[in-house]
Amino acid sequence: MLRVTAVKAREILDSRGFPTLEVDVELDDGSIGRASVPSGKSTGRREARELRDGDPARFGGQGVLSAVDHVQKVICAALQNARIPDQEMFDRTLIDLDGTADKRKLGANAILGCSLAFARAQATARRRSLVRHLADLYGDQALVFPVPMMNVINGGKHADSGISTQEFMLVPQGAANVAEAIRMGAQTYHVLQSLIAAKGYRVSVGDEGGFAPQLRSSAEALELLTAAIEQAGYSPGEDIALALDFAANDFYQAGSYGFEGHIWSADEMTDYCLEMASRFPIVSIEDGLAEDDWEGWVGHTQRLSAAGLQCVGDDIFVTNPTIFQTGIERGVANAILIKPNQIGTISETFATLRMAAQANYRTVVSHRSGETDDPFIADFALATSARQIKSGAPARGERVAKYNQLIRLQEEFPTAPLAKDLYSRRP
Ligand code: 2PG
Ligand code: MG
Repeated sequence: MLRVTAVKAREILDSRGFPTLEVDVELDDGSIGRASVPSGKSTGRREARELRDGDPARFGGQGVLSAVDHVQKVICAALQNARIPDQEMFDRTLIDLDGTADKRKLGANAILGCSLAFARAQATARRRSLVRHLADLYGDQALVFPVPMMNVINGGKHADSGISTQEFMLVPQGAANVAEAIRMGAQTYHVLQSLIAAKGYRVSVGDEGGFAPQLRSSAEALELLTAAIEQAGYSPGEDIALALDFAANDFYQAGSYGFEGHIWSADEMTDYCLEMASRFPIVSIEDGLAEDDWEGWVGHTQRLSAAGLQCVGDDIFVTNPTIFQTGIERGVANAILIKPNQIGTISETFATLRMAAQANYRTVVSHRSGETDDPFIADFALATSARQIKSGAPARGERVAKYNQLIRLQEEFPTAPLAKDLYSRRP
């Protein structure tokens, strides 16, 4: 059994220029694992708490020096020279050290950085690639590549485009393999750019690298996307389908949805989702309702499922096994978004994924809108055979870091198929 010899952390910058943590874990055989921590903007209320300094003199209060300090002092002191048999024990030690339900004491950012870095250090010590190591931990299964969901038009809190829908994603589900899927998405992204420019809109981008034109409505974005798929030479709905993330928390107020000039009930919001899905090749809708609208979600799920749509819960579940269990029991959503930093450790994220597999929920491993160049989630998605991965546009370094890692992984696993069993629009 190896000993942890050091745990170090530092404050680095994320893709929005805000500080985040990078952590190094060292083992006594010389193995070192390094990982960095992403950060969301449209966050769920019940996510594990990232610790921010609140010192207005540094990064407008967003500094993470206190989280760095917790890693260097509290976590390092507890782990140094300890013999840690596995990830489960490592994560358990962090959870117990923190002692709060939402990891607010040490900071979920401090804890996640250590959890990810330990996995990398252990993989090195075992002479396994990260993906093989994670697959060993998660359990025996045939690996399946996730279908990329590429966010090519940004709205909501991620851009100043003025449209309420946060993410418009290309889903190249008809591709032969993951590298082809990424190529198809990237080519369509470029056609989309020229269509946006031809309509006289700006082609600036939002937080996740998708375009952020000042469109009149979400429907106009869907028209542009369908045209881009066609002009790129693909068949909409077959080669490339569409997925949306409404991030509906952001326009939910006093029990109603204030969506692009309308004030809608949960039912009317669902009507709108279904209408868009009947007009455009949409296969997946995420957070079509708000995290507190559990009542609404039950009917929303039934109606979307009956129309053959994937219905993804992100902010409502926050990757939390306890909350997700309630969701399964109540029939909320038929798929779950998986963000390791919403819960804070690899082991707990595995627990949520195992529950999803058991309950027959599809899984989408996801980045955050604030990212780094760490491609961890690409390995993680393949290792757990998640059916899809969200990593933003096929542009900007922190987004393509994940897609490029998938391309490398395809070389390592040439016979692992791309997930194909997902999107039947027929109930
Ligand atoms: C989402 C995410 C990632 P954020 O809502 O799914 O796209 O956004 O990281 O801002 O929560
Ligand atoms: Mg979301």
